[in-house]
Amino acid sequence: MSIIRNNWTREEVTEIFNTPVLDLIYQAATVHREHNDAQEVQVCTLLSVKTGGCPEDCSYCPQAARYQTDVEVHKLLPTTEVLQRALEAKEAGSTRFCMGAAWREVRDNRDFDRVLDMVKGVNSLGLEVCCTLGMLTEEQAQKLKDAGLYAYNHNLDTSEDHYEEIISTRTYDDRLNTLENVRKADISVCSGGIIGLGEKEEDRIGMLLTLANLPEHPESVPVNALVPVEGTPLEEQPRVSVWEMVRMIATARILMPKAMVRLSAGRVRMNMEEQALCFMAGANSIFAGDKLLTTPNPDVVEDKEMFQTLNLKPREAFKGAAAEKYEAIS
Ligand code: SAM
Ligand code: DTB
Ligand code: SF4
Repeated sequence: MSIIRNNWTREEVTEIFNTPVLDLIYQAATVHREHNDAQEVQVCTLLSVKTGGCPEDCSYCPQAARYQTDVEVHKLLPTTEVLQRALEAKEAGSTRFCMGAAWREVRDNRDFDRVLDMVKGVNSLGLEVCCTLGMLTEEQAQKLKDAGLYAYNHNLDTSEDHYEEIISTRTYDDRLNTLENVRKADISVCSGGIIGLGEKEEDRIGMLLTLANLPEHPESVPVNALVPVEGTPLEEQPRVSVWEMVRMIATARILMPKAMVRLSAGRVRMNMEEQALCFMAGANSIFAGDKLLTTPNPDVVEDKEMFQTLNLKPREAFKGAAAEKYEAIS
């Protein structure tokens, strides 16, 4: 049985990452079966509750105000609409609902109070409620926790070395600091990254090494393939191959055996066979619904068919969590 470690060396991670790919898949699949039910895949839904107009300069992101993209700016959605969408997501089989806002950081204003209400509402539907709102202070994390927030997504995106090539308006330490604040508030941590940003293999390894050597592993690690969007500085980036996704997913699975490894952005360009390789390599979650935040996602009916063909079972909500802590209010 592989043990949970937080003291990986760069050499070890490099060796795992560079294992011949079929052996790597086999090793990751083995670790996955030791720690998880490999038939189970969690279905999550994303909703952009505040879209575009973001002051940051993340060079992959269609929501940054400084890039001319087709994204329509939209102020914070009304709570009733968000709760309606959460209910629809639940009825369609999702067990986690993640609300995203194109903010640099949370501010203590009325919009934040409204997000706290949304969190309360989604939690009361019996869904794992997740938010991704940018940087957080310890106090803000605590307020989200008190409102019933289950998880917070805040990606490292790439390695520390490559970070300033991609984003100049904040630092890697800012990112790590928010993750620490989330942990202190006893909120489940969701943190991963993107491949296809023009990074080297060392950067992919470096990012996984940072995640795997956090004091506690993130409970959730999204692996995104860049969705190149016209108008962003990375619009011309070549597509990443399925083998690159598989290598990332498998290495994440071996380093962080119990984490949910989420096959996130980029699925729209993968066929079922390619996605099956990712599940084999240890991915155990997808985002369903016609959109991610602003970009397209595979058709819901096709995803249902994929679950049937691959004999996958949707994972229930709050599995592994202390159930009584997150019991639905209604
Ligand atoms: N503004 C908040 C933040 O940056 O933390 C939350 C929303 S932001 C859109 C959430 C994540 O989406 C980013 O960290 C990034 O990993 C991912 N993302 C954004 N644009 C993407 C793209 N074009 N392709 C793949 N992933 C993307
Ligand atoms: C994550 O790592 N991927 C999701 C979720 N966390 C918030 C977001 C992907 C966004 C892709 C680009 C878009 O749709 O705007
Ligand atoms: Fe803003 Fe987040 Fe997009 Fe960066 S990734 S520009 S912080 S919405």
